[in-house]
Amino acid sequence: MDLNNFTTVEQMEAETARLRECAACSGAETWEDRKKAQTPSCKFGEDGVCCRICSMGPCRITPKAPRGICGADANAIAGRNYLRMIAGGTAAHSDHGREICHTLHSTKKDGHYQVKDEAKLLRLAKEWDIPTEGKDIYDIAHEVALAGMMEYGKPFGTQRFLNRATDERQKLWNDLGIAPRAIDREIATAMHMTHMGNTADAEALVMQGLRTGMADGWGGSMMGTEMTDILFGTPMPKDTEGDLGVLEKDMVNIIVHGHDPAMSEMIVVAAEDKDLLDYARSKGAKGINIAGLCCTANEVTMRHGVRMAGNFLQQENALLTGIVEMITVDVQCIFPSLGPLSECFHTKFITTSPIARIPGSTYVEFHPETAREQGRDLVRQAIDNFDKRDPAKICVPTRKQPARVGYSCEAILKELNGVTNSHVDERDTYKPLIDCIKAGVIRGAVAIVGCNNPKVRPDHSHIEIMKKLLANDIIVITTGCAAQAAAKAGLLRKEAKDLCGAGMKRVCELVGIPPILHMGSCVDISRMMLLATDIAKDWGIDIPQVPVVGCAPEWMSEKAVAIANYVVSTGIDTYLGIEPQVKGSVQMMELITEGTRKLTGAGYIINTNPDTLVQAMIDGIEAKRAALGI
Ligand code: SF4
Ligand code: MSK
Repeated sequence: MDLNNFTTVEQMEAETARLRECAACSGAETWEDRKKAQTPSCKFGEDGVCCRICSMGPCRITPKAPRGICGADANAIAGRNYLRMIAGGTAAHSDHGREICHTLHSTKKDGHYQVKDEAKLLRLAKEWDIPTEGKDIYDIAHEVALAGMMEYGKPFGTQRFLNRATDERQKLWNDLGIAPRAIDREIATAMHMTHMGNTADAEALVMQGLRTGMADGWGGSMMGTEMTDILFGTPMPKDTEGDLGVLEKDMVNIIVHGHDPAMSEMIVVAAEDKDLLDYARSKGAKGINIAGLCCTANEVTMRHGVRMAGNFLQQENALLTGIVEMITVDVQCIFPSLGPLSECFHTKFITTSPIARIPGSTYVEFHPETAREQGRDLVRQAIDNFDKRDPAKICVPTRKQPARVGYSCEAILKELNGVTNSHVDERDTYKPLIDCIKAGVIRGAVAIVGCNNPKVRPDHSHIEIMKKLLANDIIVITTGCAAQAAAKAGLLRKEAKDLCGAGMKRVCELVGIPPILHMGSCVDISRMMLLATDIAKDWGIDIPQVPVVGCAPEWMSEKAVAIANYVVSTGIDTYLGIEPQVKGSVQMMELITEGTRKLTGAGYIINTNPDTLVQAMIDGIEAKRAALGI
């Protein structure tokens, strides 16, 4: 096929430059401007050796001052900062999961929120020993939601989802003492442990990091994924599009941004209401166009095929087009700059969560009881804003790519087993995939996840790494902003098989899948843990033996550090393209790369050069294959 049909990073950069040029007249400032003002960044912060945990400090470690006032050394300070990042990330994912439990708890037969995947609800009830016979489905939903909420604060025991892991992993986690207890408890323990005057031992901090990360991946994030599937449906493959060209000049454009889909679902539904569509037409618009950013985009694209406007570092670009009537946000990864930026245009900036209040926005607190009407009201306000566009500030983007999304574990099983309905069958297995890996037709799999980070060219590492893996017959699964990078480049199309080696290409043709499978949002990395686990079970080996690795080439958030910790605890090597902020401690660097490997069978491999990083992944996969004798 014509490789010109793929979008290159250079083309993406040219589009950004064009938008910035158009926006200059309105005095709009973006992250590129602020990055310059923040350069060079603070070396102490970069290396993780600035401590401001107590007010005797801040203390900074240098060769001349190797200890803070209390006597904490670089290992203690970097270790404590690192653990606090994990606690922050776990709190964010897990609180999102808890909110979704509350939304499930609010469901009613004729309510605004209803149960969409009854089969999944019943499977989870069975897994959790919740009786279902003769009960109303909504009573079951409320009991399951409550049981989920109890995972956050239960006084005894470990996370329920751990039972899903292989026996070897469960034993290892118990033996190492990293099986997470109540989710909130692990976060509180991490914060308590790092309080002034507590743990100064880097090894103990890293161990609690693993346990806190586990409370995320095998606790709060998995909760988010499961409950969201029950509420809004388990994703199945569908076609959509990605990149800023999904914004329509002649339509009312509403962007949904953040992570928790409860609010955006209501906006998506409202945008299909006939009276609102008629109202939009009466205002001169051809229709109502919903587009997503970041993980809210992933949630609504996976279930409704809503088109993706872009990823993390594209959020400001979306506003620079001058054709966005409204941007509504829920939680996480929202730039505070959207406040002043929206004021440069006609765009209404709506915040909806009490934990994400941002100056320059209009705050509309969302409640399950009134969500449907609130969704309609926001859509109506966006329509009313359509004729307020300033023609002088319009810069219409045209670039977009088709994409196929919706690869939940259930969907992958269906594709592999050639079944077309959406119900999981006990007999469905990953055996066809395992056979391909054993035969060497597919060499292995890489999970590419995570954000953009101005420390590297946006999307460049994601895209270059993905292409090289495909060429080497390695299948890619992806979530978060990495998935949107792939969408923008055109790599989520089935035609991307033409970038693959002969083996992968043949598999894509036979199964009818793109070579990169979009598995959802950041919390859906829990799907990837279950995928790796079930492949290991169906294969009869332990997870670290499976030729699968994880990679976050452009990560930036605390959530990414939490994720990296549960991925490593699960026994999956994690390749990072951005250095964790612990470089100022030799001991911490050793612990996160080699130290954990001795315990869990996996660790970090860190390299800021994407070419070197991807080669290390290929070598890592080949080494796992050699160890298996395949
Ligand atoms: Fe300084 Fe110790 Fe206080 Fe940190 S905890 S700011 S190293 S005195
Ligand atoms: S949205 S956490 S920038 S992937 Fe999940 Fe993207 Fe990273 Fe946020």
